[in-house]
Amino acid sequence: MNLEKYLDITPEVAEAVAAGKPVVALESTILSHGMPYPENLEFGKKVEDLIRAEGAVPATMALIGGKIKVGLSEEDLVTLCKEAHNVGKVSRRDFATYLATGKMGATTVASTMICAKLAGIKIFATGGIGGVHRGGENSMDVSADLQELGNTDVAVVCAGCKQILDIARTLEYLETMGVPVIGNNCDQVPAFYCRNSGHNVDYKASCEKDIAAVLKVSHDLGFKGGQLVVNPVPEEFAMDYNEMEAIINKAMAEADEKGISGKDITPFMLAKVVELTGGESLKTNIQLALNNAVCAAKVAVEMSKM
Ligand code: PSU
Ligand code: MN
Repeated sequence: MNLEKYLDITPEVAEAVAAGKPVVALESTILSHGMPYPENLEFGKKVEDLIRAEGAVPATMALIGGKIKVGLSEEDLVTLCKEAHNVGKVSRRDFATYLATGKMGATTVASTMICAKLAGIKIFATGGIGGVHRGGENSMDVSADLQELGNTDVAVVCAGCKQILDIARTLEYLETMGVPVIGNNCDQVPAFYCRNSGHNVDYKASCEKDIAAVLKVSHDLGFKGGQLVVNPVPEEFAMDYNEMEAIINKAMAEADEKGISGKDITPFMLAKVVELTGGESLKTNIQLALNNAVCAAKVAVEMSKM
């Protein structure tokens, strides 16, 4: 591998990784394609502050100028958030193209896992993962996030996935790929805006230390794939499942009508749901993602003690 040519790790992150200190990776598609400006920038800064407050080092990822940026400067963060229309959404498929052309790309769950793996980071926090889309049994629209979880040994802390996806099939896919779904003190896999989905987690961990213990065994055994840690949105910010269902059905009908498909479907649905909830869902989105970052930092701290 000719990695040095591409990897651009900030000194803070490089030192922390080398010393075995806790580091938490963060994605950038959640900023460029998941939230509007200026909320995305406020979130991007706050999430890093919260990770630091737990004693861990944040590493937000992006592809900029032909480099894999592990840890962003303030300037990079502002550009990603403010000029999101010039930023591409980069999954594994697009990774080499963006590095070769030097285009600015924001990383999804799949590509953030790739960056984390290359940089030696074991855990990553986000809002929600991609999954099997509703109707995926016909369209074959299955997010590359799921394959990556099956193949790359990075733990992803999330609030499950949105009801815009087929949650049951997403969980089946993860099982097939050998990815454990670990609940952070919850019985059910959350459905992003809502604390419950009707599907049980594979293992209910009672605290972050118990989660770290599972990750440690996985690392010791050299398992190839990752783990999914699910963390429900705090009660006070949770939304009603049935109300969300109605909104999502409306947004999906509009996506259908407009012929939106492929990598554009997720960003379209995210923006539409914010619009249809009058901004309410954005608050929930921000809170759950911050909550996940704190959980990931706590797990990273526990792992660093093992
Ligand atoms: N779901 C969200 N917010 C997001 C995404 C998904 O609630 O920002 C982003 C993540 O970056 C995720 C990607 O990895 O969308 C999945 O896109 P696709 O379904 O096209 O693989
Ligand atoms: Mn897709």
